[in-house]
Amino acid sequence: MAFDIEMIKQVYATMAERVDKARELVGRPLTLSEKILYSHLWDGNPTTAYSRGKDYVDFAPDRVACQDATAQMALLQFMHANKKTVAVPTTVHCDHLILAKDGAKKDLALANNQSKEVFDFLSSVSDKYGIGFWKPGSGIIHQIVLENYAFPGGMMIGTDSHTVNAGGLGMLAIGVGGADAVDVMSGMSWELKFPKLIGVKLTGKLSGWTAPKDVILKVADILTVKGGTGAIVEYFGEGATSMSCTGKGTICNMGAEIGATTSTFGYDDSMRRYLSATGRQDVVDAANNVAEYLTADAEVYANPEQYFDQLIEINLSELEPHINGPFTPDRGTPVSKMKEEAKANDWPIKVEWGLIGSCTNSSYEDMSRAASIVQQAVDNGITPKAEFGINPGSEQIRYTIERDGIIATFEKMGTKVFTNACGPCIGQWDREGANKEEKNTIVHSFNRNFSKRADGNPNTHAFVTSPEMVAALAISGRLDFNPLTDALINDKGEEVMLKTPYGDELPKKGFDVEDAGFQAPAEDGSGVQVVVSPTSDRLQLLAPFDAWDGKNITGAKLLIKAFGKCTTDHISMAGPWLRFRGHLDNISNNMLIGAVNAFGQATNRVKNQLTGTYDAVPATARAYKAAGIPSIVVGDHNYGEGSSREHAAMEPRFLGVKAVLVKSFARIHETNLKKQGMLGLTFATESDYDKIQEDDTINFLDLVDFAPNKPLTIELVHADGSKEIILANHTYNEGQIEWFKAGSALNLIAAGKA
Ligand code: MIC
Ligand code: SF4
Repeated sequence: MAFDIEMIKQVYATMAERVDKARELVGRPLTLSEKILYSHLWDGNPTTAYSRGKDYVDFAPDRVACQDATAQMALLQFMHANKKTVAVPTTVHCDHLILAKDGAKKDLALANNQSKEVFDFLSSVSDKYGIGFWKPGSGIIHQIVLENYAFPGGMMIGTDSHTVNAGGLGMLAIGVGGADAVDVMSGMSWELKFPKLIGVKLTGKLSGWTAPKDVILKVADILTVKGGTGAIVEYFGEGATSMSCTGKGTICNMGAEIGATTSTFGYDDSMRRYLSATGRQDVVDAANNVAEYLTADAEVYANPEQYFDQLIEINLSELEPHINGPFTPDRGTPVSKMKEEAKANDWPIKVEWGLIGSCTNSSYEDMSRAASIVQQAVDNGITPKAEFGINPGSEQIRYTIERDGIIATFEKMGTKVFTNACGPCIGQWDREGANKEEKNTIVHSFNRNFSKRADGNPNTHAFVTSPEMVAALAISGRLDFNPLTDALINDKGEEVMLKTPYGDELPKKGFDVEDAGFQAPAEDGSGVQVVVSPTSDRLQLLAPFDAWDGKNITGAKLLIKAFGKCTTDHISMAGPWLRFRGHLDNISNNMLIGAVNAFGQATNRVKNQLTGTYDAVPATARAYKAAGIPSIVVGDHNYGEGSSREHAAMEPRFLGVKAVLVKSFARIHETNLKKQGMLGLTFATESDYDKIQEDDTINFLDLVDFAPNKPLTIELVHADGSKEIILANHTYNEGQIEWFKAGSALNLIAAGKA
């Protein structure tokens, strides 16, 4: 429908020449990732062989996608860029702000009412600047992008960490903060450190209960939540070509959970089938002409150890279904080990809810495979023991699965069909009784399962697994049920073994939809008025952040020393807070309220050094700000993992935090900090984290000499007057130091200096 074949043809027209040139420069066969990277260089002409993991490179992405929760801040910033229209095809998707409660019809109507102001804002900004607008209920951003916009060999960015989903169609699709998206929408280049490459060779073939989801659950278990940082994961092998395109999307999608920059697969028949089923035969025809450039050179996949920085091999024929969790997506347990593991760790065995959906697993194939399990339960008189909810990925999927009787099958089991939206995956779930904070277990097909994420209850143990396993576990009501070996008891007391799941990769009768929910922008949007009420509590126009005063930061107070896992959900919680995503002042009241304070191990309780009393983190930050005193946040490893939300960087910036000093960062968050004019620093000596004390005052000694590749010297002044000097590393290049000096990257764009 709404894709741009001319743009795609242009990309393909120059691809061969650029890739051939790059191959010569690099002097060896190229991986797929390198082909896409080198064919998207900003200046269009490969002249340097880049060093992986080291060189910053300017790229020219083909398109941008934003979702409602991050688009508000992205577009508020874009409005300051003084541009008439967006420079590359861009879409906005309304999917994060719809609460799951009573089912799609009522829930959507309520959201349209409660978030009217925000949807109207997004719709009018889209109209004004030439952005395609996908209305609430149209579906989840990444499913819609896969269905309409993704194409083999393309490069896109999106203001959501799961933008990477489009790797299922052979793209390099990368999650970024809104400020990065503003660069590209404004017609500027987009900068990324040339990634390292991890190869994953898939041998064998999926069968039985094992699904594409299990591949990424296994990879997450191997690589952990930070193992993919700074790398592109490229999948190949017979196991890759034999799986569906949406299955590939599932694998790439959850690559965000290992911190990977993105993941991708070479162009193959599964992609041809999917493109053609989604009305894009012309993309297939265009891609076929350059097919050899849309996959790695043959030598690479024949001898992968020579071309990738790291190689993993997984035999799909031996891979077991996995159940990952609780509280982190990289804690993998094969189904055969769950009985022991659950017992040993005292995880609640009873499954209360099974949820299928999220951008990761809400395709036609996912829904039909899960429904095949539900149908068996119905046919055999098995009463499901847990409650069940689904969120279809898009209106096109919902319409088609309704036509094909799949929704009716789910409903036979009392399933709640929620809106085509993120729903419980992002805490937009009005789960009855969650406020009692009882210890309980839920299973879902989502990608993230951080504490409190789905229902706000810190004692909910959320486990991630494939849609068909969610169905089986929810029907049995047990976390330790193994459908490969265990029988269920039906209403007559008989034992029933579930047969292996079955589902169509693509609908036999084709996809269908009445109203997909797309709104094209005005031809000439210059007359469109964008209204933001000054009294709104949902939206607030942005004021530029102050430029650096050119002096060393001195007398800064430690705001919080975060202990252990500190994801973007801990820094800027979602769920009920999503309503303030367009209002920086209001959303700042959630800053770091989920982070555990290393002193006292409590959340949202830090010492105000001015009064000596303990208070909430945002209130303490506001007190320092009011007194004109800078503050500093200290953190552990992989700080800021998870979401692309730049609120996690803008809130501290807004509340007067000057630097975030941690053991290591997640990629998107580190960039977000830089873009907003903050100092994102890492301990040169990791154990210096232990030197930070609760009453510390912090002085920067040589910030005036801030330069690339030169550590900064920091003085810690402890409460007893003793002093210690530590070094902080950083990854700022010249241009990024200019962002810091200007107060933010946007300040430079607005001044026409970027
Ligand atoms: C998420 O899955 O955490 C989100 C909500 O989609 C985020 C974006 C956001 O915070 O709005 C993401 O993954 O980037
Ligand atoms: Fe939405 Fe969840 Fe996907 Fe994020 S991970 S885009 S919240 S469905």
